[in-house]
Amino acid sequence: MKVCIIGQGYIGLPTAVLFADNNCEVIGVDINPEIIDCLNSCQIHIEEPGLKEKLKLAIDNKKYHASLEPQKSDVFIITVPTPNNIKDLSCDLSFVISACESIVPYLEKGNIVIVESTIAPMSTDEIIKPIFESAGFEIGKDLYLSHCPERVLPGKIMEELINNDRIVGGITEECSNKSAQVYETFVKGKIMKTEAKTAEMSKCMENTFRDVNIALANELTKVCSKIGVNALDVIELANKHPRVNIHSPGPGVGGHCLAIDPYFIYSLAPEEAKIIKLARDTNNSMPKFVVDKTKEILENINNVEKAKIAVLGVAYKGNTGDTRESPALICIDLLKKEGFEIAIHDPHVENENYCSFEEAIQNADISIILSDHEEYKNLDYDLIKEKMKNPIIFDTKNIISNNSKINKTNTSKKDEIEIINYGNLWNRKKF
Ligand code: SAJ
Repeated sequence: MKVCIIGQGYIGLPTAVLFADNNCEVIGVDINPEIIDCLNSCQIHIEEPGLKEKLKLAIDNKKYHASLEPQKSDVFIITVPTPNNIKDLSCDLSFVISACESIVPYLEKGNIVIVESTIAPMSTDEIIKPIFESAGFEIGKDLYLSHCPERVLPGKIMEELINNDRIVGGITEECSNKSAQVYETFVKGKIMKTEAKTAEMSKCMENTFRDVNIALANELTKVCSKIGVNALDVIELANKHPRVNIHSPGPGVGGHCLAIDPYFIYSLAPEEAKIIKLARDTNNSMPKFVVDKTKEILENINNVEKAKIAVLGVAYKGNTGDTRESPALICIDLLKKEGFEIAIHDPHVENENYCSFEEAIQNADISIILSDHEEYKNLDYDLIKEKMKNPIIFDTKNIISNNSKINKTNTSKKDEIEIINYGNLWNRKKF
């Protein structure tokens, strides 16, 4: 089977190398010439465990080639981004539309076309199908079109692409059957067949479910910090109930999925999708909450307006270099607008303006943890006490656990470090 995958990003590239690993001939297409050069020389432009090794294998075995142009193939898979339209936050299909148009000259009767990009419900029926129909193809008879959303978690993509259950939503039953056969090449999870619009809505709702639940946890944090209750203890205790799963509060919700997809539903039915919109607003309000609380914490220090703040972590997800829609970026902007001096550290993100951990905390009045990177779980507390002007850590991700709060062997200096999280914002105490 020859597979042409349009878009060599977080989903397209791992999917391409997995097809190649399972004996398919794969063409990885991207509009960015730098990405094409990078991939053909066995380098990867995204951080994902296990990906580079598989790419090298695919290239060595002559099963993978990256190209600016599509080629005639049996299967075409579209994995390009779908951002929000600026005006109404609906689903911007422009990349998907141009990707579909780009494959039309290469299509032949009997080909299978699969759109994996997350798209608003009804997009396949109302917008994508007509592109191929107007090129003369009858869908379900001489071209098989489906929407098959991916559902993998960055950092675990290689493993989850294989093992997760997969939704396959065809325009016709035959379209679903054909697409299911394609994924059977490497998917070990269940392949569930349905209609395209049901697949589209399921994918959007999966991320909306998570966004709404995180908003509830964030709202709980705000309520608790106002009335004086430990939100983190509440979550731990409530979650002992067999049917309760309160999510984790944080500095907001980032990534290319949870912060984007709920608007695809909302913009289709704003009058009805009230909870979905409120959840988005609540999660979007968290960077300001973090900044407001930081200002309160700093209230007692001298020269507060000249305070130096060390920002620890910019990535939206721990242990990755992915900063898409990261709430940390908004926190940084808001802190800068307040006039604070900001020093930023993120061991996973390359940016010439970021500094080393030691430089970031040097003379800082507070360090704010905004990403749950492994590096921040057990910090060098001696160094913190030596370098920071005020050894205060505001842990918005609650990753410094109670037990590791102060690792005794690491605390020879007598000054104390104050650790503030969403459990003690209202009642700060020294540890
Ligand atoms: N977050 C919280 N509290 C939580 C969980 C997450 O504040 O309890 C925040 C994270 O810090 C992050 C954001 O939410 O900023 C999103 O992170 P995530 O790890 O939950 O999800 P994504 O965006 O990396 O991946 C999601 C996943 N969807 C679901 O879990 C329903 C993934 O399976 C999807 O494939 C992906 O979206 C996608 O591509 O749609």
